[in-house]
Amino acid sequence: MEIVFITTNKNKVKEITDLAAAEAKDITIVHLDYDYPELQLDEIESVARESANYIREKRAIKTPFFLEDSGLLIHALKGFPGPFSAFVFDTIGNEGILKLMTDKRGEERKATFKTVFAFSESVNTAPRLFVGATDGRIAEKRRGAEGFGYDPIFEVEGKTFAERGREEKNEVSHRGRAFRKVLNWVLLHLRDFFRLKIGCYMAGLDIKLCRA
Ligand code: ITT
Repeated sequence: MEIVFITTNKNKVKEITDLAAAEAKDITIVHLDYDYPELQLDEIESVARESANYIREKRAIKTPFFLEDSGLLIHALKGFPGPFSAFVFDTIGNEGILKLMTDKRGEERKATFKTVFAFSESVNTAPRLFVGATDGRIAEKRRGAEGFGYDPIFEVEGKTFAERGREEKNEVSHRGRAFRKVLNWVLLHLRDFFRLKIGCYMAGLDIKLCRA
């Protein structure tokens, strides 16, 4: 069973592909680098949902697909950068975040990393959302050489994500937790439906005719 994953971020693809290979061997992730507009909405859930709706409404992709939006929420900064994580990373980066946190100690360094997957089954149905979150803290300085983005400054149980290999990060990460929910749902609800749909699509048949 193939599922299309839309993202411009190759690191996300590697993490997702590893997870699918380890936990759901009959699911193959097909990466599509479709650059949809980065929506500036005030919740990660809304960004994921509306991005999927944008692609659905454009009818840019006719098979089932999923995408995700992720964000780092720093508690002492009232959830900043949250849905603005991509813009903040591209402008002030990890050094800028560390500067904002200079006077923060102990509990004040708490942060949560969150991923929301939006799974779009068809152009006619609303996307289904799957959320995963990991609590941690902002490290005092960048540590580690693995991963990407905010990984060197996001610490969980004494190690930053950048100090963990991909497999180790996937075990505890926001993305790993959210994607396991996607996999469970797909395996439970969609296996037969996917077979039928992909078969119809390949044969150029209407799904309704195919069901009859
Ligand atoms: P797509 O929207 O095309 O999927 P993106 O890199 O723009 O790719 P996001 O908007 O979800 O993805 O990411 C917001 C920012 O957070 C961006 O700078 C990412 O590099 C960073 N980020 C996302 N997931 C991360 C993770 O697991 N570890 C560290 N940084 C991450």
